[in-house]
Amino acid sequence: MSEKTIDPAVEEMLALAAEMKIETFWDRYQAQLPQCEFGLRGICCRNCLHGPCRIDPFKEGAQKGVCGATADTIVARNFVRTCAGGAAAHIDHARHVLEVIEKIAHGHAAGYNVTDKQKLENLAQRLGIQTKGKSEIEVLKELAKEVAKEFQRQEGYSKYLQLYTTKKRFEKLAGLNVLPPNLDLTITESLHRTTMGVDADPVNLILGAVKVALADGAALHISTDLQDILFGTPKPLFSKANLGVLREDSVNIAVHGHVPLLSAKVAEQAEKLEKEASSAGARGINVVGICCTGHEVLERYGVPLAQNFLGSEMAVATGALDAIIVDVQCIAPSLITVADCFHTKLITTFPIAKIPGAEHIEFTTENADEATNKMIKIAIEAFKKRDKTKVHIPKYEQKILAGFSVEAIVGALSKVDPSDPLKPLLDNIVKGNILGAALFAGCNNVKLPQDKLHVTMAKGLLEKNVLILSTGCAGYALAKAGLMSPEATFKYAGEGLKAVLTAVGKAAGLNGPLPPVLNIGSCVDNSRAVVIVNALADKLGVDAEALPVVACAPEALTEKAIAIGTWAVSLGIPVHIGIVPPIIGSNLVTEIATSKAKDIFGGYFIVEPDPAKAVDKLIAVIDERRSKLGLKTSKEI
Ligand code: SF4
Ligand code: MSK
Repeated sequence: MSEKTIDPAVEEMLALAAEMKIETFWDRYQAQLPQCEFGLRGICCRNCLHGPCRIDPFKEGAQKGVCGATADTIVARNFVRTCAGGAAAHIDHARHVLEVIEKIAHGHAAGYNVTDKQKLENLAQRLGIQTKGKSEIEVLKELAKEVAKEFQRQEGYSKYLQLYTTKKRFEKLAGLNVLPPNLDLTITESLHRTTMGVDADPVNLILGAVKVALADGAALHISTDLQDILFGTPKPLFSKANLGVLREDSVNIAVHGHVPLLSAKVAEQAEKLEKEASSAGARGINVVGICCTGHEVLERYGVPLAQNFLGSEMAVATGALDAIIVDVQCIAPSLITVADCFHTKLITTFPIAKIPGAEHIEFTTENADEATNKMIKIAIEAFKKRDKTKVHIPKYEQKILAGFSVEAIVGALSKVDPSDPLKPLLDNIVKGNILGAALFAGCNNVKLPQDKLHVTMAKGLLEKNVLILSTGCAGYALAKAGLMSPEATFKYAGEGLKAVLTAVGKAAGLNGPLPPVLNIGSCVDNSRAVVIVNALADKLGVDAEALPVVACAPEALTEKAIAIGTWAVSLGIPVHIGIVPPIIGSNLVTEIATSKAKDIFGGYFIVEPDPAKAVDKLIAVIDERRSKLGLKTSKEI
């Protein structure tokens, strides 16, 4: 394998791309080297026109910006802005989904419906809405009103955060004054406090980063809940992953981005236009996923996963994609350059996310059916122009069993103990059959071989009986590596974990074990992991910071990944990242993130680019927590 990827399909495509002189992420990264040392350390500031100001890390030159800001202030301010960038993306996503709920409630979103009525009722009741004797529309209206307050409240605390945080943790966060009243307001406040001449105290700034990261967390919960209500709560289903899911004889359409309002409609309309595809000489329409929106339609409809972020260009380079329909976030502008080498149509859909050269078809909740119908017809037309001599589909695909929402996991466990579903899980953690749990989340980063850290670390942890949950591009990496099939349990799980997964899988009627990696969805579905962690903590009467759980974003890339990581830390969960973040220009901020945070929140960042060392560090964290709970450590079991 090359230094670029461990995915054999991407490896094969990269060789072909080089022959065809198609420029890739890796080529452009090389052209960027050496990268700016100030940027890598986080010690440059452009927050006013005096700048850019840079702090000399070797202490020979300037130690302050023109305004007097020190390295500590500049690094902390940049960190707040990074978290705010990530949170803004998730908050906008949540608002978008809420708008659809509001429109359905008022009869203005004909194309959308409530799919999971039970979830609607449960959520409404948890938000304090009386549901008895009310119609679905009445409940929906009240729910929309209540959730909208998350974007309007001027004082107090986010009710949504309160709903999804243990009591003890909520009080701790309230004591630190980091609970956001309203999500949008937190973004405004973050940008305000970091503009020239406002907050210069690095500790206060880091608390500001925590506040906006908590707003990010609330947005993730809102998105997951409302999307489940709209499109259904995922249940286990089989599908496939990697570029082999593309079909030579079909109209291939990739959905790419994050918001299922679009991808679910594409999947739905594709079924309706099968006949037109046949008339164009195709066997059918094959919708595949790239990045998080792929998870949204995988988890609910079984749509196969094609590629994660770093493989997105290579999916287009197969020459087999007739259209790539995108919404927002993680869509590389370079895709148009690759698409232009083929017949592939790149279709943008959101007014805030256009790419020069792409065809823009505005997608709104009101025109959802009509717009997606038009997009698919464009793909069918493109199929007719596909140059078969340019098509190359690498023959790699893996079977996966996905769809593990909290409800699905609890459902499977309830087959073992109907009266107390979480008991078998806790009993096995206590016995040591399950040493702990790790959430694999986050992206690919061109600085590391694609998927390598995700896959190597997951294998290392599974061997030591650590149960793995996955989301986002991490989920793609583990799916493509064959870690999401029931058979993978026999191959990769340690003896204790294997026994538990086999027993639960059989009890749940799956005809085999649960897979060792339980895929819980897209990046916003990291919220599902927090629900499970809090449920376990509540049952044990402790806080999340006491549990043997960790999170890993080994190949972190986006601002969103940093915001999610900071949210997890603030909830008491240690977070591993394999990329050195741009905070090392300040000893103080580095120390807060990697050590002091542990005293305050229980969670903290662990930075380790070496996968074997990272596994050892995470096992040490899990052991430390087990030991504090009076449980045997990995060495004693
Ligand atoms: Fe320089 Fe201060 Fe302006 Fe930043 S805010 S660019 S450090 S003068
Ligand atoms: S898509 S946020 S590159 S995980 Fe959510 Fe992947 Fe990271 Fe985007």
